[in-house]
Amino acid sequence: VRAPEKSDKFSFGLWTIGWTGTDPFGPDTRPALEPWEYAEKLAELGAWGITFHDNDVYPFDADDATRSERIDTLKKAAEASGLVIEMVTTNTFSHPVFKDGGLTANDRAVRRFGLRKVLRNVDLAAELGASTFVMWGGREGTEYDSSKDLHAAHQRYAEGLDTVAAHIKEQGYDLRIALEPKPNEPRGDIFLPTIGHALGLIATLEHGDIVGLNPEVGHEQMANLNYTHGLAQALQAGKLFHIDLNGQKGLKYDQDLVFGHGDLLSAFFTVDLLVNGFPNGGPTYDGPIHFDYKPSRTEGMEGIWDTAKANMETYLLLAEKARAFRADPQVQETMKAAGIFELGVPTLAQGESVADFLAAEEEFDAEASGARETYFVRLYQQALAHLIG
Ligand code: 3MF
Ligand code: MG
Ligand code: MG
Ligand code: MG
Repeated sequence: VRAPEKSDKFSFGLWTIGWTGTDPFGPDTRPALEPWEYAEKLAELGAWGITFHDNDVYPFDADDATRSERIDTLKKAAEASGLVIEMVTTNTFSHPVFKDGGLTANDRAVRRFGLRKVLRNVDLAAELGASTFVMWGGREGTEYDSSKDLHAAHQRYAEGLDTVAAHIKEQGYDLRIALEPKPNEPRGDIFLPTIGHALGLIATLEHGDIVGLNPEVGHEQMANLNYTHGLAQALQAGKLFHIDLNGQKGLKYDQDLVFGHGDLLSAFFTVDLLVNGFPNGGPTYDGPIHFDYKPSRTEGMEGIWDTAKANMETYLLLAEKARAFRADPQVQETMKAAGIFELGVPTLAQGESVADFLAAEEEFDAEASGARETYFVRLYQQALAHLIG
C-alpha cells in the first residue's frame, strides 16, 4: 500500500501516542516525550493533523507564562512540519476536582470552574485555527443512581453545552462542537452513552445548530452497537462533525486498539461508507480521519510508531479494498439483485396522497414475496472475498 499523504487527512490525538502505559494495575511502561516531539514524528510519518487536550500540552496548574510558552512551542512545531491543528478538546476528567463531572457535578462551584476551563479552551481552539471542539464528558455520570437528580443533571449538561455554543457564536469563531458519546469507563454510567442519546440531547439545545458528534468506534462497540450504523444516522441528521477511529474486541474494557485490530469486517464497512458514501447517494463525510487509540502497554518507544503507522496503513488498505468492492461489476449486480438501489426509491410515488395510496388496488403476492431471494449472504461474501482476497 502507498505511503500516507496530506490529502488523506490523517490526524492523531497527542494523548494517543503520548500514552505512557499507566493503567489501574501498574505504572508507566514508557517514558513521555514533549508534545512537539510527538507532533514532529507524526508529520514525518505522513499525518496531516494533530489534536490535543489543553493538559496534553501544559499542566493543569500551569501559570499563564508556562501555558503560553508551551502552546507557542507546539504551534511553531506544527507550522514548521506542516501540521494542521484541526481539533482541540478539554480535559475535564483527570484532576480529582472533576471526579463527579465538570458540567454535571452536584457541586455548583465545580461546574463554574469546569465551564470556565472549557470556555478558555474554546478561545485557544479558535486562536490555533481548529475547526472542531470536541467535548467528551468522561466523568459526567454516576456509579450510583441515588447520587444525582438525573433531570437536573441533563438540564445542567444542556445548559453547559448551550453556554459554550453561545460563546462560540458571540465571538464569531469558525468552530463547531462535537460531542463524543461513551457508555462507561471511567464512570459506571456516562451521560450521553451513545450516538442516539447525544442526538436526542442536541435536538433540545438552543444553539444545537453548531453542536454535532465525534463518534468513536470502540465506544459504540462497548455498548454492543454498530459503529457504521451510528455514523449513518449522524450523517442523516447532518451531525457527523468528526470521528475517532480505533479498534475494540467486543464487550470488555475500553481497549483503544489500532483501527482494524478489533472487528475488521465492521472496520471495512465503516471505511466503505467513508470513502464510497451511501449506495443511493446522500450526505458524505469529508472531515479528518482521526485516530483515537492507545499503543498497547506492551509496546516500547519503537512500538508506538509501529502502531501509529498501522492505523494509517489499515485505513489505506481498507479504502483500497472498499473501492474495489464497489467498483466490481459482479458486486454491483448482486447489490442490484439484493434491492440495495430499490431502497433509494420512496415508498409512496411523488405526489401520491395517502387516500390514493389506500385506494390503490395493487396486486401483491405475500406468499411469493415471503419466499423471495435476498442475496444478502452472497453480497457479504463478495465483500469478504474483496477484504481478504
Ligand atoms: C476516552 C476518549 C477521549 C476523547 C477525548 C476527546 C481521552 O475514551 O475517547 O480520549 O476522545 O477526550 O477527544
Ligand atoms: Mg475513547
Ligand atoms: Mg476508547
Ligand atoms: Mg475518543
